[in-house]
Amino acid sequence: MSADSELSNVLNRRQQINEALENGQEVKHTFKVVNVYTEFHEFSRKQIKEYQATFNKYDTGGDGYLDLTELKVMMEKLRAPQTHLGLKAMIAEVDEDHDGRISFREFLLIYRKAQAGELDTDSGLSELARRTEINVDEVGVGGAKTFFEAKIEQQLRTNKFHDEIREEREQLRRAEEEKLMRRQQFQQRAAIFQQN
Ligand SMILES: [Ca+2]
Ligand SMILES: [Ca+2]
Repeated sequence: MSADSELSNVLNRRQQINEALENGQEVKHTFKVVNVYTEFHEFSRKQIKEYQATFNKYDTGGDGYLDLTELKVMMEKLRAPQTHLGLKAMIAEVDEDHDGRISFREFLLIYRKAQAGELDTDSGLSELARRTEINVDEVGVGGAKTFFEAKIEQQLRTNKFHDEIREEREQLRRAEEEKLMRRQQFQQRAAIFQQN
């Protein structure tokens, strides 16, 4: 989605909210979803879209939230069934607005925490993240390419691989220059010698 169409989506959404409010209707606060791209900058747009697809798949009621029942079914389908208390603990760990259900933004917190190593490896959320992590086979070649490209890009930034390569090239270039200069000096001396 381009920045323009994203902006027009926001404006459309605002228009819808205004109209709904005028008609005395309840407004669902899904506009936060628009900002997840900037908030979760560690994920590529492609990744976020994949997470959104996962979220929508298990938000069977389609209200933009994963409630306890939906999470229960999700974990069963992922073959990591949780107890009632386990499910409550999972929700509590990311339920920043304390409404007892997981919004898409809170859903992304699961992957952020998983990536940052902030989840206990045997916790429900850790299971969820592991079992729904973007699967190369499912994403397909195109998706896998951008997924790996993003990973590589991340690595290049963190391990300063780029800088090392650049430094190496710079050293090679300097060595070439010195060699060239020595050859020129030699030729000049040779020329002087011939003149004499
Ligand atoms: Ca729901
Ligand atoms: Ca919540």
